[in-house]
Amino acid sequence: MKLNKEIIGNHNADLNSRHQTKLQFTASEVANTEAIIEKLMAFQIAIPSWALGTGGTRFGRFPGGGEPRSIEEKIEDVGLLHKLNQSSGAISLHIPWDIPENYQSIKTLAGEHGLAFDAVNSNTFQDQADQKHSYKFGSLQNVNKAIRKQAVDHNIEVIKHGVGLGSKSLTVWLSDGSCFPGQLNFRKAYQNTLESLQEIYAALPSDWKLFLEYKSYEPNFYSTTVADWGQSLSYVQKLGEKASTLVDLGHHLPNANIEQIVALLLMEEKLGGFHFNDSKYGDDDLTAGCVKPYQLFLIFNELVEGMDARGMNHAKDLGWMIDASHNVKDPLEDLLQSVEAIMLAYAQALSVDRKALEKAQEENDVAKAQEILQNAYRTDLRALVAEARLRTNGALNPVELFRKSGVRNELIKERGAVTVATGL
Ligand code: LRH
Ligand code: MN
Ligand code: MN
Repeated sequence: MKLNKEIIGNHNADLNSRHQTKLQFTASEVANTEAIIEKLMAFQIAIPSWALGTGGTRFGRFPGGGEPRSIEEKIEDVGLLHKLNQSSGAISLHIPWDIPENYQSIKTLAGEHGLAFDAVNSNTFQDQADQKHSYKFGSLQNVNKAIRKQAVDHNIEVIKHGVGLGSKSLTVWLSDGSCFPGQLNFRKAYQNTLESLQEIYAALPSDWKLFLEYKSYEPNFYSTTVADWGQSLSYVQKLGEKASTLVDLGHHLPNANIEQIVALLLMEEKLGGFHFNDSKYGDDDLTAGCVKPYQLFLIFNELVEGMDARGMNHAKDLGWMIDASHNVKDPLEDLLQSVEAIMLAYAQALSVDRKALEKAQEENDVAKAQEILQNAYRTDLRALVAEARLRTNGALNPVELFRKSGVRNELIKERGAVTVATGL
């Protein structure tokens, strides 16, 4: 048994008195701490199956020990995260990196760990060994109808896997685009992509959603067919109600105002969900909040404001997912840090004095508006996130307990020192 109630209980008992002191201080500083804690307790963030192993770059990969070798082991890893923080209650699969074979036994295993299946992801950005046609020149946009059909069929296959597992959404990210001027007729590429997406959309079960993720560049370096939020919005508006845009924080050109994008997509009722990560340069897939925590807070500030204005349920009405993985940290510690950063940004956004902010905005009191936001951001709310974990039987300090309890060594003993998780 790698982690159990007793281990977590002992850890919490050791840290509790310091935690209570911090919590009391926070409660004396922040008006609505109880309401914030309750919202935090309900909030769940899906873990991507492809982030459980050490991510590589095109220059190399340095696998860590004890990485999961199968869907079952990936579920076990997400189960460990969820035990520690009680906020990682879902896993997002990527097909064919994951190939679920026996739905019932996989569902049962996930259920034992308290996990649900979040969005399933299709992959038409790589060629698989058994594949008839190549995606070298694109998938849903391809000039060749047979290639488009193969890509559409793959997406429909992914939906079938999702249905088998109880997932309710499909995320489509396309690397389609071009590397050189003149390579592509943009209008035809758009029309082919739209037609292909319409075929996929037609195969969606009635209670499913389709998320169309955009990305400015990479692997194509001249044009990308779904390159930004405007392009994604243009497709999903044509597809219909079940289709919406997915925002991956790393998929924008430098200095894009992501919080404004989020506010407008919400207003248009076309914001579907998130891939959280952070970056300094491009699609770096770094730990959420590690480089630009203030930006993460500003995004949540718009989310809370916009969702409340629309009467949306914070925990359920958007797909909250992480998409981060890299070369140098233990992937499980990294994911714990990402979840923590997201919860903290959410807590900070919940603590914003909305009435005062609205008044400052109505009065064009710019300095006051900035004071309000920065006051919320600079108030230490970590004790509230920890308290939400304590009340749901998670660990007060997940990373510390993960280290102290020697989980990684046990995984290495079980799975081997050099294992390579399937994925990027
Ligand atoms: C593309 C992306 C997309 C893929 C994942 C592996 O950069 O963000 O979400 O599915 O990475
Ligand atoms: Mn992504
Ligand atoms: Mn990405």
